[in-house]
Amino acid sequence: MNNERVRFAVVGHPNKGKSSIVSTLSQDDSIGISTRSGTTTEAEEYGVEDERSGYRLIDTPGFQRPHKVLQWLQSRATTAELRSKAVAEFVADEDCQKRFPDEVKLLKPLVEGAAILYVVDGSRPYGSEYEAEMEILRWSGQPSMALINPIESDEHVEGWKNALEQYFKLVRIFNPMAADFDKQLELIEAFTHLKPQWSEHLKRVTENLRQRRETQKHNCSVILTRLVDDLCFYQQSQKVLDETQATIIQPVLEKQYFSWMIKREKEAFQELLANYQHFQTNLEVAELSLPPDLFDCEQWYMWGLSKTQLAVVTTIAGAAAGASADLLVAGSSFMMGAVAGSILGFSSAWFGADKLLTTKVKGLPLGGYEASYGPMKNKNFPYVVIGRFLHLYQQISERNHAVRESLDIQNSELQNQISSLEKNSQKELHSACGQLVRQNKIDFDKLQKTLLLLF
Ligand SMILES: Nc1nc2c(ncn2[C@@H]2O[C@H](COP(=O)(O)OP(=O)(O)OP(=O)(O)O)[C@@H](O)[C@H]2O)c(=O)[nH]1
Ligand SMILES: [Mg+2]
Repeated sequence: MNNERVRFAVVGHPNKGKSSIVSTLSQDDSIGISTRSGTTTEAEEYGVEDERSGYRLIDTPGFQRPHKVLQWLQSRATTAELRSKAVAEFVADEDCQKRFPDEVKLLKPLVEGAAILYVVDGSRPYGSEYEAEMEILRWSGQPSMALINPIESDEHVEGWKNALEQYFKLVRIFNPMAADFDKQLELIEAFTHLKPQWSEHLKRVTENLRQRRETQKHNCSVILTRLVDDLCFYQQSQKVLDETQATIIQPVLEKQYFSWMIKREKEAFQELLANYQHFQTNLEVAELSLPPDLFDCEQWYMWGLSKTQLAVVTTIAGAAAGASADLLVAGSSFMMGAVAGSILGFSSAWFGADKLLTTKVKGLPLGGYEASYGPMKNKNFPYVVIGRFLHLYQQISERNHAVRESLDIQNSELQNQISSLEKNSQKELHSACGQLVRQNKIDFDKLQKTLLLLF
């Protein structure tokens, strides 16, 4: 490609989702979006991927007085060959800059060679009032694509298509709130048809985006492995002079222990958000309905494994590898049905106890004592940590950057996700979780690779 930069100006009526489209495609949640018409007042450029290998999107203010602007242009260009020159004159004209600031700002990138992405709302009917702005865009002479954003419904999409196809080379439907990653890539692939000299470059962009997504997934598995390892091994301890002091300090240790654990989990959530460039969400983390408190044990069966499943896992961990373990982890009926049911009794016997942690006071060789709180011994705990993280991962990795509402938390799917793993991976996961609660060192890389299968 020559040195020409690959740039697209996102233009249209006010309040039709221009900034939302820029936000989602550039994965930038700092871009101002609101129900108020006229939110964007300046043309701002955002990069998708880096400067050299990516492309640029320019968010612009909406058309305010397209009829007047068209009249001005028509007074300058009486024949077609003069039209793009008239648009350039309009942008450069000081009087126009004062009278039509929004149109000047939105047309300037086109004069500078940006391709056009014209955004309309497919839930509102088409009307001739849009024709002046489409005509102006056509006069710029730049390659153009129309994007129908079905803001509230797709009721008027067909009508829009009929009208837009007369003005634009390409017409696509694109919903910046709902378009998943593949839809976003499809759109960039459609951009390749706009300007032949950009097409190779844009193909590389989609390849890079795909690769980045894989890297992000891998990062998540590392963040989670570190988290589950840290939380399962953590212990709060302090030297004390005698057993009385140890008893007094116990509640303090307990409090410190819980607050460290909760802070550590939150840290991992923040890493997850940053990994997907959700920085605004990150800042407002306290206001989001994140998964309920890590130590809300009532929720544990929801986040981790159910009682029945735990019983089966314990049996698997205890059993020598063989037919009975294979039977228990087999297929989608994983941990369900008669086999699991029959051993439920013994499961509640060991799990029923409310005691989650070990509290110890031990004598030290050089005199004095050490009081400690933790580590967590509960067999469900590693699964709870994994379940909560995976749940948030699903929400965040699918969250478009134009979406600004709180996260919607549903039930964890951990149990089904685990059952969809291959038998051996299931076993590896259960064995690693067993090691963690027994405070045995785990093979970090092996667990990370197994966890990656759950993302
Ligand atoms: N439900 C839904 N709402 C959308 C969609 N696209 C945009 N919106 C909402 O429509 C409103 C306007 O979106 P913006 O992206 O700010 O629109 P804009 O064209 O940049 O607006 P101006 O900057 O004012 O010209 C916001 O409240 C968005 O949340 C969509 O696909 N679905
Ligand atoms: Mg805007």
